[in-house]
Amino acid sequence: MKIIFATGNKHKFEEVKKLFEDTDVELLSLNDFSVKPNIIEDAETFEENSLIKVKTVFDFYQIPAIGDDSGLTVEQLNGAPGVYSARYSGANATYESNNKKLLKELEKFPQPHKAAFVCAATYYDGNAVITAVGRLKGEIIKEYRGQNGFGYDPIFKPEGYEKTLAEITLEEKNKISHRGKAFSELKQLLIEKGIIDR
Ligand code: ITT
Repeated sequence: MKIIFATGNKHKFEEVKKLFEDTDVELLSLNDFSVKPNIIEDAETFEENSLIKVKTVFDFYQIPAIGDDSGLTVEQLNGAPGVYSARYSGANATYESNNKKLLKELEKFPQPHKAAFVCAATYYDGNAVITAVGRLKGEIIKEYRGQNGFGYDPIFKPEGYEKTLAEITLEEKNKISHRGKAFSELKQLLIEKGIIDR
């Protein structure tokens, strides 16, 4: 069956596509369509924002949708950047400018800078709404390490690991990450409910 992943983020798409490889799902993304809906992510929680994404996309294309709202929460910053992770350093934010701002903000705090990635993954088909949340605890380190992944990956070291998320493979990241956990659980729920098949 066709499912649209309500994302324009190519990295997220690669990760989630891999997780659904052992199912009958043909996963599309917004990049497969020339005309796209305007998604207004204005909620205060990951769960609500992921619901906004899938509802907007389902209503627009009338094709079942999955979506993810995710971000980084840093203890010493009282949970920031949180749902604002993508736009942390402003409207024209890049991964680089966000990382720079984060390291600057953390300069005044002692290490370790404890943090967690959070991902809310939601499915919607006009009927059923199914959500799963995944978390990955770790810390923000001061130097950039690794070329893989995206976003805050080069400065995030998962708890119990010596490598950053940018120094491990996509498969390894999927096993431990917030997104890997959220979408693995969502996949399981979709199989149990008979919505998709292995
Ligand atoms: P879509 O809304 O189109 O899915 P997006 O990148 O804007 O793409 P979000 O609104 O969910 O996605 O913002 C998530 C931001 O949080 C993302 O841009 C990164 O800055 C950060 N982030 C989320 N998951 C991450 C991960 O696995 N590794 C590194 N950074 C991540």
